[in-house]
Amino acid sequence: MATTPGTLITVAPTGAELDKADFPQLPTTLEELVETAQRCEAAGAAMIHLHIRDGEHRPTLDHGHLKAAVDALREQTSLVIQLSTGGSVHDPLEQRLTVLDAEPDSCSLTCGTTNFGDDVFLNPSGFMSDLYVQAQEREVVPEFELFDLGHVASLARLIDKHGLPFGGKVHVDFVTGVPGGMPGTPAALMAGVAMLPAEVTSWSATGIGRTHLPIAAAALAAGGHLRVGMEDNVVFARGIPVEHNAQLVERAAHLAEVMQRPAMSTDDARTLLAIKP
Ligand code: KMH
Ligand code: ZN
Repeated sequence: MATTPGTLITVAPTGAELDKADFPQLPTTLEELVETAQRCEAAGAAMIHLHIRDGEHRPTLDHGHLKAAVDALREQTSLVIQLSTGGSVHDPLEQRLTVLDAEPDSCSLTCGTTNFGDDVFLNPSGFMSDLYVQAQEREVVPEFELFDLGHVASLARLIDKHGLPFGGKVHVDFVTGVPGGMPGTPAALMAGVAMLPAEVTSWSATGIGRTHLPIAAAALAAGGHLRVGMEDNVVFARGIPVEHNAQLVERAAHLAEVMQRPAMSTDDARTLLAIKP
């Protein structure tokens, strides 16, 4: 895997799990998303991982909502726009495939089914293959989400079966610390990194909840990139809630700077990921 001096910081500002009533600071409206994206870009983020909410702040995969968000962010930021195809655990598989109709730069592609707290996050092989091939055809760059070590092996099978993704780069993100997936420990992360297939060109990591900081530090130390945001963590420090996603991006950018791998620009991120111009 080629080494890269800079750090790709992805912000995942909203997710599908948190309730706006419990977290009024969660960006759920289009206006809030644009403001969040702009502040996070200024703080050092180069990519945004997006889940969209409807008028009642509930997760939605409605095409109109998704397209409006992609268009607004494309117009008002230069962030790489990644739409979640994971949606919420309640979204049907067929509808999750339609996310690509909104023409994002990138899409998430989770490499296997996983327990997700008390729920099950379904990603059967046929769904993964359909999404992989449709992303290739539509020239959308997937980010492979790895919640468990078995997902690393599934990624290798997908590449063997379908060839390289659009653009020829393979970027993965370890999502650690989900109850039901791999733990958010440096040891588990390093085990995953050691298993990565040779085709992988870059990797990032995130830790859910209190695993956020140790995973960020371990990823930076091992040459990985970072994902931060309220989708993954709403506690900035003991007893201090996250008030804005930009706080998490600022801290990630500071850590990256200290590690001599400063936050990369959106242009460099596009090159790293081979996003369609
Ligand atoms: N909301 C989770 C069930 C993704 O965005 O692709 C799935 C998730 C992964 O967040
Ligand atoms: Zn997500």
